[in-house]
Amino acid sequence: MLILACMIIVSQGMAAAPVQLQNLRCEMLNNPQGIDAVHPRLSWQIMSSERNVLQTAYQIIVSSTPEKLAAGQGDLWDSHKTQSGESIMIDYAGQPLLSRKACYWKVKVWTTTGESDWSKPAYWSMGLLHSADWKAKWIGAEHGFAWDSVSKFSRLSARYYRKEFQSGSTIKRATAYIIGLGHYQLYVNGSQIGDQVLAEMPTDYTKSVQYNTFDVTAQVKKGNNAIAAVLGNGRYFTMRPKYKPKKVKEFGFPKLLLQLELEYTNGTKQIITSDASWKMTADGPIRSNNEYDGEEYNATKELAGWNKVGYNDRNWLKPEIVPAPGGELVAQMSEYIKVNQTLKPKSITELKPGTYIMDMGQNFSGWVQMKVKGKRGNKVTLKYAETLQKDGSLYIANLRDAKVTDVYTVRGQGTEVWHPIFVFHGFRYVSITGYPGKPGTDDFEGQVVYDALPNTGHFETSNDIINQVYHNAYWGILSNYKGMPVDCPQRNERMPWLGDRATGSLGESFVFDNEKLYASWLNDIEQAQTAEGSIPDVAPAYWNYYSDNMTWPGTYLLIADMLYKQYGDMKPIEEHYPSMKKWLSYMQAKYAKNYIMTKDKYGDWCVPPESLELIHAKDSNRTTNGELIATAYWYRMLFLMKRFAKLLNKQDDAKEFTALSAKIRDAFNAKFFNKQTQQYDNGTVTANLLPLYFDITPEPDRKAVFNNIVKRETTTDQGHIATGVIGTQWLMRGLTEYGRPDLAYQLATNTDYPSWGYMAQHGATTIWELWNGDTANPSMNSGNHIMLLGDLITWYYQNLAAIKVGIDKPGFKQVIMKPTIPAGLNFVKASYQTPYGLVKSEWEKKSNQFNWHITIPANCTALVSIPATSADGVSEGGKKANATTGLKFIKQDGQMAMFEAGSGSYDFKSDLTGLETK
Ligand code: RAM
Repeated sequence: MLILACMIIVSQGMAAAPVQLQNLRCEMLNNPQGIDAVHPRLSWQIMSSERNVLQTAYQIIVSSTPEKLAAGQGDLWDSHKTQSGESIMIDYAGQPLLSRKACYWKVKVWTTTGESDWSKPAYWSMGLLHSADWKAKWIGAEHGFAWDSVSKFSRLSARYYRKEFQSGSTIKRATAYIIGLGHYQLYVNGSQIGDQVLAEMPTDYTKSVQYNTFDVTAQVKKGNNAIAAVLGNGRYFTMRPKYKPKKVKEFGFPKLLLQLELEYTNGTKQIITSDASWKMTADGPIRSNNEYDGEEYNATKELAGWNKVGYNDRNWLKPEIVPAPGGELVAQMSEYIKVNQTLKPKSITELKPGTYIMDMGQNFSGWVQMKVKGKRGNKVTLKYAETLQKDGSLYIANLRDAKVTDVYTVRGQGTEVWHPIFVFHGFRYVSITGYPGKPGTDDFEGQVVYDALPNTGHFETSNDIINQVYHNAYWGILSNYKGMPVDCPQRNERMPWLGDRATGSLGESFVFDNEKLYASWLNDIEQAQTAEGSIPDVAPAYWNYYSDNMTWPGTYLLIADMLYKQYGDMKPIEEHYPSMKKWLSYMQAKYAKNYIMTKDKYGDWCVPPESLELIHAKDSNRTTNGELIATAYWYRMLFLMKRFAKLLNKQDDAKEFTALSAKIRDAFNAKFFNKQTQQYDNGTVTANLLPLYFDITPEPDRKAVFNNIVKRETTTDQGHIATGVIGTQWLMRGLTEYGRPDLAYQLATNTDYPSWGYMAQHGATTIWELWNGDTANPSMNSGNHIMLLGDLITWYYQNLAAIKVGIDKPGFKQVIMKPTIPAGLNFVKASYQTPYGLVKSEWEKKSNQFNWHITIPANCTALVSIPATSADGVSEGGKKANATTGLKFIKQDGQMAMFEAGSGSYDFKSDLTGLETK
C-alpha cells in the first residue's frame, strides 16, 4: 500500500507539464556556431494539447558551461521571471559576449494554463568579433597554372592546401574558423568537416566576406595532426573572366584564410593559422571547376592521403601571402547549402551506340553521383539539360554558352564513386558518354543541392492541376536557392536578380523557412548601393546593372516587409531604413517629374506575347506603360516607408511620405486615368490592377476599374492570364479580394495557354521563365525560373488554405483564417510552420457541409471566419461553436461567421446551403 502510494506520488510529481518547450533557436538558427550578433535574439515554441494557451512570463538562463546551466547558474544571463507574452526574438541582455564564448541556454515559461519544465539545453557560440582576433594570413597563388586557362571560358584547377602540426596535452575544445574563396572543403586528419557543400556563401567579397566556424574537437588528436582545405572558384574567380569587363565583376584567384584554435584542459591555447609555412598544389584531381561549364575530375591525379598526417608534400609549392579580398569579415548567419534530397533516375536509354540519355524525372539543381568501374584513364562525360529534342538528344540551345559538362577520368581500381563538388547544374536529363559498359539506373543518383532551409509548408487540394503546379513551384523554388536567390540554375546566368523575388519571396516563405537567407540578401543589396543611392537590379552586383527603376530595386523594401510580417523580424527594417530612404530620394531627385516617376526598365516583364515564338510582346495592347508601372510602384514603396517610419517611431518621416504619396496619387490619376472609359492608360490588366490594389484609385471609381479588369480578363483574354512579372504579383489576391475568386480559381486551374497549368501539362516539372516556354526563342527561355509565380503561392496559402498573418501581429501571433472556397474545389489540406509553431488548416466540402479542422499554435490566437449565415449554424467538436472553450463569436461578416479562437485544435462544421461559394 505504502509502495503504491509512493509510486502515485512519484508519478504525479513527474506528470507532464501542461505545456512543453521545443525548437529553441538563437538568431532563428539551431545551435549555431560562431555567430557575430552581440545581442542575439532567442526564440522558442510552446507546445500544448490544451486550448487557449498564452505565455505570461519567461525565464531564460544562459551559462558558460553545461554544468552551470544544469545547476541553474546563469553566469552569463539570468533574465529571472520576466512578465511577457513574447516568445520569439527576445534580445539577449546579459554579460557582454566576447569572441569565442560558448553559451549554453534554456528557458522556462509560465502560461495561462500552467508552467513548463525547463526546456532541454540549447547552445550557441560566438565567432571572431574583431579583426584583431584573426591571426591567420590570406594565402593563395595569384595566377593560373600551366594547365589552366584564364580566358572567357576559364578553366582553373582546384587548389589543395595542407599543414601538419603537433598538439600538446588534453584538448578541451578545438575550433576552426575558415574562409575559402570561392568554395572550400575543409579536412582535419582526413575527415571532411561538416556536411555543407558549395560553402563560402556568395557575397560581393570586396564588401563583406562570411567566415564559417566548426567545432573540430572530435577530429583533432594529441600528437601529429593534419589540417587541409581544397579551394574551388565559386563566384570569386568568376565563370567568365576577361570578358565584358564592364558587366562582369572579377575578384581574383581563390584564396584561403584559416585559423584553428586549440584550448587545452590546462587552460593553455594554441593557434594554427594559414601562412607561408603551408604547402599547396593545383596539380590534383580537380582539373577544372566552373559553375557554368562544369567540373573535370581526373582520378588518376588523386593525391592519396593529402589531407592526412605523413603525406609527402615535398614537391608541393609554398603558397603566396596574398591581399585580403577587401570586405569586412562577418559570420555566416544563415543555413548552409547541402545535399538535401536524392533522386533515383527514372530511366536510361541508349540514344546511339555509346551515348545514353538519363531521365531524372524532375528538373532540379545539383549534380549526379556516379558509380563507375573501368580502365584507368577511361573518360566519362556527363552533360546536362532541361529538356530533350525530338530525336531524344539533349536540348541545349537555352543554356546559351554554358557548357554544363562534367568529365570524370577513371582511376581504374574497383568501383569508383564520384560527384562534382564545386559546381552545380540545373537539369532533368543527362547524356552519358564514355561510360565503360552499360550504365544502369543504380549507378547514378541525383543529389539535390540547395540551402538547407527547413520546410515550412504543406499544401494539397482536390485539384490535380493546383497540386502539380505547387509541386513545380516547390522544385523551382529550391532549385534557385544558392546562398542567395538566383533567377535560374542552368544557363550562363544564375544571377541574383531582384525583380524575380519581389512578391515571390513571400509565397516562398510558406514553403521554406527563408528568413535568414533573405535577411542576408538584404545586406548584399545594401552593400551594392552606390554612394549616390542607386540600387542595382542584381545583387551582389556580379553583373553590373544599375539601370535605375522602381520595380527591381523595390524588392529591397518588399522583402524587409515580408520578413517583418511573416517572421516577426524587425531588424531588417531598422537596419536598412536609411538606405531605403536614400534610394527613394535618389530616384525622386533624378527621375521624378511632376510626381510621375519617369524611369522604368523592364515594364511588365514577360507578358504573354502576341506570337508564340516571341520572348517579349511588341503589341502595345499587351504591354503596360513603364511610367505608369514606375509611378504606381513608387507609391507602393512610400506606403511601405510610411509603415516602416511609424514602426521606427519616425513620425516626421511618416508625415513627409504621406504628403508625397498624396501628390503622386493625384498626379497618377490625372495622367493615367481616363474618366470616360474608367480605366487606366491602355487598359491592360496590369495598368488597372496596380492602382486599384495599391489604393491609388479614388473610392468612387474602384468598382468600375475592377469591372474593367474582369471584362478584359474574360473577353479579350478569355479567362487567361494576361500579365507578366509585375501584374502577376498582385493578380490572384486582387481578383479574390475584389470579389472574383472564381476568376482567380480559373486562372489557377487553366491548362491551356497561357497558364501555369499549361506549363505543367507540357512537360514542366518546375516553372518556366516564359508563359510560352515551349515555343519561344531559346535565347531567354529557362525552364526553371520562378518569377512568373507572382502571388500564386501566397494565394494558395493565404486564401485557399486560409493561413494569413494578422495585421500588426507579425510572426503569426495572430492568424487570419478566412478561406476562399471556389465552387470546383472540394478540399484543401495545408499546414504552415510559423515562428510560434504549426498552423493547420484542412477543410472539405461534403455535399452541403463544410468541415474544417484547424490548429493554432500556443501563444497565438486566430480570427477564424467560417462560411455560415449565422454563428448558430456553426458547430465545433459536435457542440455549438458559441458554447465551446477557446472560441468567442466576433461578428457576422457577410457570408462568414467570425470567431476569435485561442490556441489549440478545432473541428468546425457548418452548412453551406444558400451560400455563394465561388
Ligand atoms: C533575365 C532573367 C531575369 C530577369 C531579368 C530582367 O536576365 O530572366 O530573371 O530578372 O532578365
